[in-house]
Amino acid sequence: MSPTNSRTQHAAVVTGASSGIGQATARALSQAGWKVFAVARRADRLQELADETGAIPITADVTDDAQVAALLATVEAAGGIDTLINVAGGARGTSYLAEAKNEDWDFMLQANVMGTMKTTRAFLPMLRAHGEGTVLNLTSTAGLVSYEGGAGYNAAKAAQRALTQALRLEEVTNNLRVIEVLPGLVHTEEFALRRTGGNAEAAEAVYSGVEKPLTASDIADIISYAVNLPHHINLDEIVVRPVAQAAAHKLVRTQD
Ligand code: 8X3
Repeated sequence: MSPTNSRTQHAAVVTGASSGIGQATARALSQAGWKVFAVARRADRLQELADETGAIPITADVTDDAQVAALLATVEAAGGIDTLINVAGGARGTSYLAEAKNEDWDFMLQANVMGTMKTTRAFLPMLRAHGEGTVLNLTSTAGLVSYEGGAGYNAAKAAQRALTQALRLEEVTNNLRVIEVLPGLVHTEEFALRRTGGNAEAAEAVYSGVEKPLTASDIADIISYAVNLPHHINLDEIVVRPVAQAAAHKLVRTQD
């Protein structure tokens, strides 16, 4: 296996690259001169991103072992990476636990937890061999503090956060840098829409009256900053919220 031969051009796999923070991250890193492998399930959206940015599109479901193995093989054949950015994930449903839907919980635990584990497990040998590898996991402030209607997402993000912390301890002797980015309210085209089962009105209500929620590109800039720092500097936990969100339970809305 030959990881990136040159230390001058970084190379990253970015999962969840078909929309939102993943897409914005692929864009930001491409603009910063990185070689980017943009990974998602939706080929058409990846192709648009590739046409725009020059990122290399790879269609894969990160929860599927065979597809993760194929992803690894493709990336390996194309020169490898030094940085893995796990953004694939998301929320489904706002039910209280009393009405929890198995399919929502299955999706959230698979996408956020198992997907991060499977992708990271697959790429660890390559990242170790590089000598200055980085894994960045996009978790959420939802993993820090739970809220009503969040149980499944809270559980998934807390679990993803826990595995991130264990990974940092386990891989430090392999010089692996492990960064966790924990955003609060970020207004993206799909996050709330998917969470509300496609209910556009309910999705928009999430951001209603919030003057300046964070955007996907705000988070992508932060991710880009963190992974572009010299490798010995680890911003190991980055909690980022809009100013209007002083805490998970205190979000200032100017209307209503
Ligand atoms: C998204 C943040 O506030 O919806 O990860 O839990 S929140």
